Amino acid sequence: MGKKALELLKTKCDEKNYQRLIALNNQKLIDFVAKYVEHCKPKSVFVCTDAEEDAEYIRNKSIENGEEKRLTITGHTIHYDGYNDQARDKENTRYLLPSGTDIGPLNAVEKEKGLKKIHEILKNIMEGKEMFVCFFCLGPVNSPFSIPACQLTDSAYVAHSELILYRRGYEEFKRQCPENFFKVVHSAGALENAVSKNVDERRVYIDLENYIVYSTNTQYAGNTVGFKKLSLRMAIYKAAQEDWLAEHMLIMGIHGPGGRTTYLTGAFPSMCGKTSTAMVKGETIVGDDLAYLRNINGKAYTVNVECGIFGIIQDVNPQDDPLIWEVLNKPGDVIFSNVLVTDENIPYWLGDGREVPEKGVSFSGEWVKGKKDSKGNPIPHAHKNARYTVGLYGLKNCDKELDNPQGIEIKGVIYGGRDSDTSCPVQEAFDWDHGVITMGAALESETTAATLGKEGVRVFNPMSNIDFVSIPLGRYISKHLEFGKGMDNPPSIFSVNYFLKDKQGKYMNAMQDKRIWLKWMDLRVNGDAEAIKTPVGYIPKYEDLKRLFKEVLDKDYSEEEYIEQFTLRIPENIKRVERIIDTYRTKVSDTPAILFDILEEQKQRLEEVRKSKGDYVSPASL
Ligand code: SPV
Ligand code: MN
Repeated sequence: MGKKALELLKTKCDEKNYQRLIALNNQKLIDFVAKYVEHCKPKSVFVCTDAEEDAEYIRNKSIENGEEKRLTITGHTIHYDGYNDQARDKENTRYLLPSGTDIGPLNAVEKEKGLKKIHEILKNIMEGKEMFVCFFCLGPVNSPFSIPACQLTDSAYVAHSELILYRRGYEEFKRQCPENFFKVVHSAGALENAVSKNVDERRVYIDLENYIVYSTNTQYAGNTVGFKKLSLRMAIYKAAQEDWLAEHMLIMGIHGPGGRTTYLTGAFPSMCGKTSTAMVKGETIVGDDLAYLRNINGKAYTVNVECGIFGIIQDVNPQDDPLIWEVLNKPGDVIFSNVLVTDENIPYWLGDGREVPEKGVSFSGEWVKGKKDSKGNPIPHAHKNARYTVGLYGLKNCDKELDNPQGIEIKGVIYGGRDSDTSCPVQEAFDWDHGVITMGAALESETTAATLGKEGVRVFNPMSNIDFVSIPLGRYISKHLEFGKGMDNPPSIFSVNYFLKDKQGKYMNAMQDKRIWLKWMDLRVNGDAEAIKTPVGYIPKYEDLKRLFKEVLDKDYSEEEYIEQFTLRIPENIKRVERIIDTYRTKVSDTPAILFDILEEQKQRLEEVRKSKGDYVSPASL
C-alpha cells in the first residue's frame, strides 16, 4: 500500500475510521479514497461499515447539517433539492471518452478535457465538510450477478438514500477484496439553505473504462446516488463485454392458479407506471427499477440491483397505491423529497387525494396557495417529480426471493410506454426476436417530468434505456437478440399500454386494470390461455379477460369495452413502424439488419389486413 496514501488518510481519519479502511486490505480502494481525500480536502472522513449504528450516524448527520428534517412519523424525514435541481440533468451528464471513440450520438466529452474540468470543480470542494465512504453491493451479496461498489460523498442525504436503496457492502468488500469495483465521487458543493448553490457547475461525468462516476453541485438522487442510473450506464458497458444484460426494469412475481409464482421483468420509461405495476395488489415485488439478467444453463435469471424504491410520489393515494400509501404512513426509514410540509410536519404531494394545505415549505421554499414563479406561472405545492425513498423489506408485498444470490428465473418481459392512440392495452410478441424489435427496440413514450425539459412529447426510448445506453445502440439491440438465442425457451415478451385514450381524450382503462393484464401474462406463459393472432402479436380473448376482471377486480368487463380497447388501429400502427424504421435508418449506424426485416414484415401484415378489413379492425373479426 502506498505509504503516502496511508499517511494522508491518517491525518483525516480518526483511529477507528482508519482501521476500518485498513481492514479491507485493498490497495486499489485505499488509493482511490486517498486520492479524493487529498483532492477534495474534507475536514474529516467517516467510513461506514454494515453496522446499524453507522447507518444511524449518517441519518443523524443529515439532520444535523440540515439536508433532512424530521417529520411527525418516527423515522420519516423531508429532503429538498434546489429549485433548479429537481430531475436528472441529461445535458450535463456525459461520458468521458478518449478522442476518436465512437459510441454513436451519445452525450460525450473528450476524456482528458472532461477529467480536467471535473477535477477543477472537485478541487477542495469538501473543505469544512465530512466525507462519507460507503460500501454497497449492487445485487444480492455473495452472488455471481453482483458488483461491489464504493461511494464517496459529502452529502449525508445521498449516503442515507443509498443505505435504504442498496445492500450494504463493507463485509462483501472484505470477503471479495475486489480489484474492480464501481466508484462514485460526489459532492453537493457549496450549500445555501442546505441545497446545492452552484448548479451552473453541476456536472455528472462517467468514465466507462475505469468505472468511475463524478457528480458535482447537485443533490437530486438521480444525479447523485451513483448506483442508480449512473452505474446502470457502466453496467450496460460491462454487460455487453460479458454477455449479460443490465436493464431499466422492474421485477415482480405474479401469483397464479394452484399457488404458482411466475416472475416477469418490465421496462417502462420514467412516469409510465413502472413502480405501480411492481406494486399492484395481490402480487409481489422484487424490484421497481434496475435488473441484471443472465443466461444460466439456458434459462433467463434476474436479480434486483437494489433493495429499495426511489419512487415518484405524485398520485400515490390510498385508492390507487394502497401498499405504498401504507408504508408512507407508518413508522420506518422513509425520505420524502420535494413535497410540501406543513407546520405540523406532515407531508403533502400532488394527487394524494387530500385537500391542499394553505401553506407550508416546499421545493420552492415557503409556499402559500397562489404562489407564482418569476414568470408569473403558478408553483404547485409539491414538485411533479417529488419522490419517496423506502426499503423493500418493510413492504407487505416484498417477494421472498429478493435476496436470492442465484437470481430468479423469469418467464416474461414487459415493455410499456405512454401511448394515447396506437397499441392496445396488452399484447404478446410472436417470439423473442419479434418482441425485442417491435416492442423493446420500438418503444416510444411521451416525455415526463423525471428529466429536465419539455413534457408531453412522444420520444423514442428503446427498452426504456435510451438515456442510459452506453454502447452503440445497434450493438445494444444485437446483445438483446443474442441473449434470447442462447436459450431453448426464452421468456415471452409482452407490451402494455396503460395510457390509451378515447376520442374525447379520456383514458380507456382504470389504474387497476393493469392487474388483469399481468394475470393474463401468467396464464399465457404457463400455457393456460389461448390468444388471438393479429398482425402485431397475440391479444387476449374476451372470455378470458371477462373472467379475470370478475375474479380479480369484481368488475363486469363488457364486450364493448374490450372491442374499443383491443381494436387494431392499422394507420397508427403503420405510422409507428415507419417512424421506428426511419429512426434506425437515419440515427443509428449499426442497426442489425434483422430489425428492418421484422418491422417491414409487420408493416406488410398490417397492410394485408387493411385491404380486406379496413383501418380499424375489431378483435372479433381477427
Ligand atoms: C427514473 O427517472 O427512471 C428513475 C428515477 O427511476 S432516477 O433516479 O432519477 O433515474
Ligand atoms: Mn427509473
